[in-house]
Amino acid sequence: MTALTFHYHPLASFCWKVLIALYENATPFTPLVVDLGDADARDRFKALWPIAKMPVLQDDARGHAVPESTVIIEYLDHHHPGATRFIPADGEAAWRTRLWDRVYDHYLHEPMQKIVLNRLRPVDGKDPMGVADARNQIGTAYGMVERVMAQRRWAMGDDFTLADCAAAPALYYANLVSPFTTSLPHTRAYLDRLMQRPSFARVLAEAQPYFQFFPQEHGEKV
Ligand SMILES: N[C@@H](CCC(=O)N[C@@H](CS)C(=O)NCC(=O)O)C(=O)O
Repeated sequence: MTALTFHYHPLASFCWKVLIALYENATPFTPLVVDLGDADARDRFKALWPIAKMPVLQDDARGHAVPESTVIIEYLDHHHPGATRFIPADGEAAWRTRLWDRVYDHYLHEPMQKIVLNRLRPVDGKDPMGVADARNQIGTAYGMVERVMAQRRWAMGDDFTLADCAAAPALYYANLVSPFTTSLPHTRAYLDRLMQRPSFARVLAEAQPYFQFFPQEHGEKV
């Protein structure tokens, strides 16, 4: 047993974001898969974090249950630093890194989630306008990513940071539900680099057995 317990699911995109950070620095932790469909498991998870969204990092050494992927990565960077630093020490670079983390979460990851969750809704509960807005939002975010990644290897430049942890799951799943067009070569190349990064490659390999549960449409290949 390690002091850190990671409450997560191997298919859950926001959990991927933190797994990447954990694997980057080979941080020891105990994985605990949460089945939110199981009422008892859900209640136990809600006792940790009433919002009941994964992931949560439980740190028994310090007596904290830390929710929210961005906050968990900042927590790891502070309490369990390794070779990969997720928030640059330079204040100017730090706010820009946090900004790109927000861009990936709010304007790519969440709209992607909206489209996926809409597929799970009953026929009489679909939200076509919400999905159309989400697709527009993804299109705008793709344009921003394409412009900036024409000049950069990683989201912030030469160093792999929090923003790359956020980008990887957002781009991977967004490309499934709203595939990159040929006008996004730099975005495509960036996702390829992310998928070759050992930390994210491991996350994808571990998710493989669960991909059958992703609600695919139109012959998508997860
Ligand atoms: N802002 C949160 C989002 C977390 C989130 O949306 N988690 C999803 C899985 S990827 C979840 O737990 N969904 C379950 C539910 O909403 O019932 C974060 O960054 O951690």
